[in-house]
Amino acid sequence: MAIETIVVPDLGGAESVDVIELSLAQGDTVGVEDSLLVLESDKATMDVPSPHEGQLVKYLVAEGDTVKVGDPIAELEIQADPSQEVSNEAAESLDAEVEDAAEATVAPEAAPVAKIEEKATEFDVAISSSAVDLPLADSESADDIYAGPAVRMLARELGVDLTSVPGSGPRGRILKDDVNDYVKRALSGGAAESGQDTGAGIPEIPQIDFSQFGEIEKVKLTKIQKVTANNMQRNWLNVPHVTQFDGADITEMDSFRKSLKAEGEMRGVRVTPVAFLVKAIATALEDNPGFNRSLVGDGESYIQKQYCNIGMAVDTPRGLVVPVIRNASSMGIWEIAGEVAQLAEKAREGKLKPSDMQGGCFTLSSLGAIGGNGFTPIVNAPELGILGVSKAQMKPVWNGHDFEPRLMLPLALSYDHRLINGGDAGRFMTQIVKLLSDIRHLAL
Ligand code: CAO
Repeated sequence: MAIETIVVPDLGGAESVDVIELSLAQGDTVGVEDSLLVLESDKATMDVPSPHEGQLVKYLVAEGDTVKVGDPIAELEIQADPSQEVSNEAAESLDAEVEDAAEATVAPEAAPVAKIEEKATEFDVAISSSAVDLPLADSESADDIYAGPAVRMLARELGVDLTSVPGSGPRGRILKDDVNDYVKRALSGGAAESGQDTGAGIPEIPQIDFSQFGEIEKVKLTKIQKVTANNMQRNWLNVPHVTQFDGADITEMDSFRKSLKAEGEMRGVRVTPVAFLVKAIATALEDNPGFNRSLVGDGESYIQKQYCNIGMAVDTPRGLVVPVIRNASSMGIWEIAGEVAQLAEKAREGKLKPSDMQGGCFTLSSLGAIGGNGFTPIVNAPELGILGVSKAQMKPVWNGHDFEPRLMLPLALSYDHRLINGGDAGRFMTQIVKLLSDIRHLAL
């Protein structure tokens, strides 16, 4: 074994950049191309991928440090003969994909940086667990788009479907200016054409000097917070939301769940209502495939998904992340409960990989452990629906003769009204309620 010091690669012209995220913990195993840390210039964020397989001995920088090309950033313990090194050929093939020098945030001639730009795009996408699922990316036309990673990232950030953007670069290549012009046209065109109170002529929120009112502190958003802010705004503005409310009587489900406690301790698995919710959503999604679709950006078609992966919002100190439970419909409650706990722990420790957050079909946002009677979740587009769950509470429920104390679980289903109608949502929600109120149906 040998100790290798990793340095900041060529930044393609940027003089210095900030370290905004250390991706690993000391002692972690790292694979070739796994992200070591995330750097941020005033134009872009970029992952620094590991050139070797090995183990992280220590970081030589901290979050918030400013670094420049050649600065040592980490020490890796690697095989003395690192046969896993990133090959020049691989780097060159990436290089070919990178934008023109004038357009790229970092210089294309620097192979490692080309890789960086590509990884940054992947990472940004993954946190939201959404853009990778854009119909565009799933569709055949995604490969036909002639645009570099920097332009694709800008398009994702702005929620622009690149199939609709005419390219003005050589051989029709889409440039950043093309994306910006497209957005400007869309904004001014929408308002001008209608002459009404429509379009996206949204007035800006005033910037206020709060220090005039008292002591303040300006704190930088984490990368996850920035991506979340961007995605929430994109989804809120693009998706016509409707939220439907209901309540499931989970009295029986909860006593069954509690009866599993001793067995759970033996298995090392804690079963919370979330496991039943994931199973119920997966079952309802299979029975209502209309919810397992994504609208294609041109508005002409949709993608019907044949797989059933459920995203689960997890509240972490660094922000909101949505890991995905794969093939949830084919899993039992024990297995789902184990997966929920494992993904939540990985999320809180900041150890989720981009792939852990990709490929979701529908999202569960459970605030049940925290409290509240209800809330209106924002659809995690391009998914069509999200189920918001609040805290179960004992309520008096009329049984035809008397009021009975029943444990009622508040549910809120937000959906994209472009593809889902009230009737579809009503059927979906009614089935969720039925499955939770009588969990024997989950076994059918
Ligand atoms: N009603 C009442 N109690 C509930 C409940 C509900 N709906 N859901 C969970 N609980 C209970 C659990 O049973 C557990 O109690 P016991 O150990 O006594 O059984 C307790 O709350 C703690 O649950 P937990 O949070 O540790 O685990 P979980 O499986 O319920 O949830 C997770 C996992 C990851 C969904 C959750 O921890 C989380 O992060 N939720 C936040 C999601 C979020 O931020 N959504 C908003 C997104 S938009 O801003």
